Amino acid sequence: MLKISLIVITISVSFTQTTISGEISGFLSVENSPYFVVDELILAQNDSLIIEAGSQIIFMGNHRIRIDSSTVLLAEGTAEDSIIFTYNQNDYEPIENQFWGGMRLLHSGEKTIIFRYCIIEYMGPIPTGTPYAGVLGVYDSNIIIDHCLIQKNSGNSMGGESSGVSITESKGIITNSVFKNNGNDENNFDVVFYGGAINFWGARPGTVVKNCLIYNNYAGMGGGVSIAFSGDNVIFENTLFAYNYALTFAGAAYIVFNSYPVFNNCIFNGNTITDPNEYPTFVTFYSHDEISIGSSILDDDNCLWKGHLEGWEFVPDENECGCDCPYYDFINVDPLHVDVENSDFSLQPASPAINAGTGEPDPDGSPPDIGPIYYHLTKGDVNFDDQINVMDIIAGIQFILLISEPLNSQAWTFDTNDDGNLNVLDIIQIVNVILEG
Ligand SMILES: [Ca+2]
Ligand SMILES: [Ca+2]
Ligand SMILES: [Ca+2]
Repeated sequence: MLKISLIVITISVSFTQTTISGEISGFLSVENSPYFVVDELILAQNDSLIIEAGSQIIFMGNHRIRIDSSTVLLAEGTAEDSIIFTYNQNDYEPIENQFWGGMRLLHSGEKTIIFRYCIIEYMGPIPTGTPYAGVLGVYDSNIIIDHCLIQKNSGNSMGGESSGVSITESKGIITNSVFKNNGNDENNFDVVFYGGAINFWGARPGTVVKNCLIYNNYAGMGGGVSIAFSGDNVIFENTLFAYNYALTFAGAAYIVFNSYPVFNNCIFNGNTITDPNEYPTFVTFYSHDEISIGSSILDDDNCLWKGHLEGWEFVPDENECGCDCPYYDFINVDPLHVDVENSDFSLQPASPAINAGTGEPDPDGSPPDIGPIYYHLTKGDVNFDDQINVMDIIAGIQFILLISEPLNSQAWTFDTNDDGNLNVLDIIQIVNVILEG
C-alpha cells in the first residue's frame, strides 16, 4: 500500500516533489524525488520498500521511519548517486524539534536491511528512553551498512544510546563508511550515554566494522564506540578512531560486560576525554574484559586500562598506560596522517602504518597497511615522486651504505627483486627499468 501524494509546482522550470507519510511500501523512484516526510513512516509487515539511487528523503519535522517484522528495506545508492536522509535545511532553522527522529529497524527475520552509498544525517534528539536509539536503531535484525556517511546526528539525553548506529541483539556488517560529528554538542543538545558513532549491545556473531573512519564523535562513555554483552562477536578491521571524545570514560571504545572485541590493523589517534584530570587513565579504552589488539597503532596520548568487575565496582588489574604497553602488538607512534586539522586521514609516505599490518596484500601488491586508507606504492619509486630515475638509485645507495634507514615504504619500493634484501641487485633492476624507458 503506497500512500503518496504528488505535487507538481511550477516556478520557471517544473520539478517534482512528493509528500509521504504513514504506511508505505513499494518503490521510491529518483524521478519523484525529493520525498518530503510529513509524518511517521511505517513499513508494512512482510512487505518491502526499495529506494532508488539518487533519491532524497527529507524530513519536515521530528518524524521517524519504523520497520518491523520481516520488512525489507533496501536503500542502495551508487558512488555517483547517493541516497540522502536529512532534514529540511532550506526552510527550517536547525532547532531541536525540527530535526528528524531516525529509523527504528526491528525484527528483520531472515532478511537483511541494506544501506549502501547513503548519507544519513541530522537526526535530532528523540525522547529519553526510546529503545534502540541512534539514527539507525537496529534490534533483532541483520543489517549491511556500506559506503555510507553517517554524520551530525544528535542524541537524546543522558541514558540514551548512540547517536549514530545501535546494533542491539543484531548482526551488523559495517564497511567502507565514515562516522563523523555524531553526538557532539554543536547544537547544545544533551550528550548520549554510550557510543557516539556505534553502540553494540548483544551483537551477534559475524558483526564486523571494516575500513571505516570514526572521528569527532562524542558520548558520555565511548566517544567512538561502546560494546556490551557481545562476547567476541565484534571485530574491527582497518578502522580509524580519531579525535573522538567522551565525557567520562574512553574516547575511542568503552567495552563492558563480557565483551572481547578484536581490533586488527586499526589506528587510534587523538581520542580523549573531556576532563582528563578526573579520569586520566581511561583516555582511549575502558575495558572490563580481555580485548585483542593486533598490529595496530596508538598515538602517545592513548592509554589502555583493563580490569574486572566485582559487583558493580571496577577493579583495575592491569594498567598499560602511556608508551609502554607490552601485552599488545601495537606500535605507539604518531601515524602521520596528511592533515588532521582538515580531517585528511590518508597517510604520509613516512607513516609507520605503511606495510605494517597483517593479512591480505594491498592492491599495489605490498604488505597491508594499518588503517582504512592505504598508501599506494610503486616498485622502484623510492622517493615517491611518481618517477623512476637516478634519484631513486641515489636514495637506495644510501640504504646500502647504511647512511640512512629506509622507511617501511622505502624498504618495499627499493626491494625491486623482492628477495627481502636491499643491495646492488635492486639497483640493477631499477637501472633496467630506466633504460627500458
Ligand atoms: Ca601496503
Ligand atoms: Ca622517484
Ligand atoms: Ca632486493
